[in-house]
Amino acid sequence: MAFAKVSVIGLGYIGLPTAAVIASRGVEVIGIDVSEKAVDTINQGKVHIVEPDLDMVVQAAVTMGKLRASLIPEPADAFMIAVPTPFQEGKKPDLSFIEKAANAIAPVLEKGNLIVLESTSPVGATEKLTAWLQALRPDLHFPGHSSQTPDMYVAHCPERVLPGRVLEELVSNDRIIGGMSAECSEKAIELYNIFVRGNCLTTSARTAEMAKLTENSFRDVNIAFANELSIICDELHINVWELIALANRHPRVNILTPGPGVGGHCIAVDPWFIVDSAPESARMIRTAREVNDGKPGFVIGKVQKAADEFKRPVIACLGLAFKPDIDDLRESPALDITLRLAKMELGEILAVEPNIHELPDKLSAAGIKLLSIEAALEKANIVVVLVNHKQFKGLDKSHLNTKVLIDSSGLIA
Ligand code: SAJ
Repeated sequence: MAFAKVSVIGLGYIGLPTAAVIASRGVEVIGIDVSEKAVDTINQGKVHIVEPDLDMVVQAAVTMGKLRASLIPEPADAFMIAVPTPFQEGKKPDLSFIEKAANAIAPVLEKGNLIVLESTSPVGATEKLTAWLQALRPDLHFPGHSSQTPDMYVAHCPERVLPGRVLEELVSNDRIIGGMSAECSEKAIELYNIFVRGNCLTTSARTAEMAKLTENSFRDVNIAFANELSIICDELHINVWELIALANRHPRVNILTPGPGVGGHCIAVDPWFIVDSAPESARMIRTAREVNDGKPGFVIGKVQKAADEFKRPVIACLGLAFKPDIDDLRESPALDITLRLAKMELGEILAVEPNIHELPDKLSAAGIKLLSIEAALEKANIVVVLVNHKQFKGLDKSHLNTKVLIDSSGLIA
């Protein structure tokens, strides 16, 4: 087998499922992470992140002896880098985790190795990674960075999986593979053929980088359109949910769903990488980000106005997760709104989140209480729907007749 041993650098939401799926195909996989806790957890066959069925796949791979985790890189045939690429101040991409990964693997690289960057990256990042590796290992010849015939392979293959459906989409989604040369793309296809059933489409590294950013920006712009419509409809006293349902009956119209804002670690971040690369030209992409980032403030304004009508209202916030039917609270507009409402001291804040058992410390420290939907509705004067969890859908609407309802997600509409 061309890839008898694969190393995955970064065992988070993308790296760990990828490592486990490759291991489940019988390939020896070593996962590298800087967190001792993550490494220990995985080596016990357990997981430190929540994703349906991931625990089973990891446990099986570890038990079979095909997957193990370590803090220290070791030689392998292929290295897949799946580390975070957040933005730093000024919404500029922060490539420091990629640079650290390059520093970590450089000493163990060998002639003929393939290095794939999976992290969502600004255009030019794969070239930078290659340059860093070349500088660290002048004895090896990297494509585009050595005067000699390359003996190393580098490609970008952006991850595209939807949190909550990672294991299914890892295998079934098409992949875009942008090699530093045609040979690099071919080599990377061999690696992805181990576990991908979708098509592997090849292009340049720069186009692959831009493709990933484009996908998430496309979604962000379309959500911004829905969010802007919801604000306009509020002004014009029109039910935006009815409006969208009607407009979507046109064969070429497909408006997305307004919400309390855009959360998660991807869609609210990636468009800024395009804005940073082309600040003068990326006007619509920047505006979409601003519209979506402004939506929590709009919802808070509505609650504040409603609260003014009471002395000290009880406000029930339904949902804390960043989208329906998951327990992931990171970068969640619903959580942000709930916390900001508590800090405004408008009244008593109750949170309902059926997917968690305990509130994060910062919420309890702000005096917020976690209640069941029934208990919260019983007490509340104002009900703010933030996330359309399935548990809320069967809600007996007669409970709401006596409440002020602020429905940011169209649960009741
Ligand atoms: N949202 C709305 N209205 C909608 C759809 C979504 O307000 O109509 C909100 C959600 O509530 C959430 C946010 O947008 O707060 C993002 O959710 P999402 O389900 O659209 O996407 P993510 O962030 O979970 O995953 C995205 C995916 N990208 C696309 O669908 C183009 C996924 O395929 C990527 O792999 C992932 O980003 C990533 O890692 O980049």
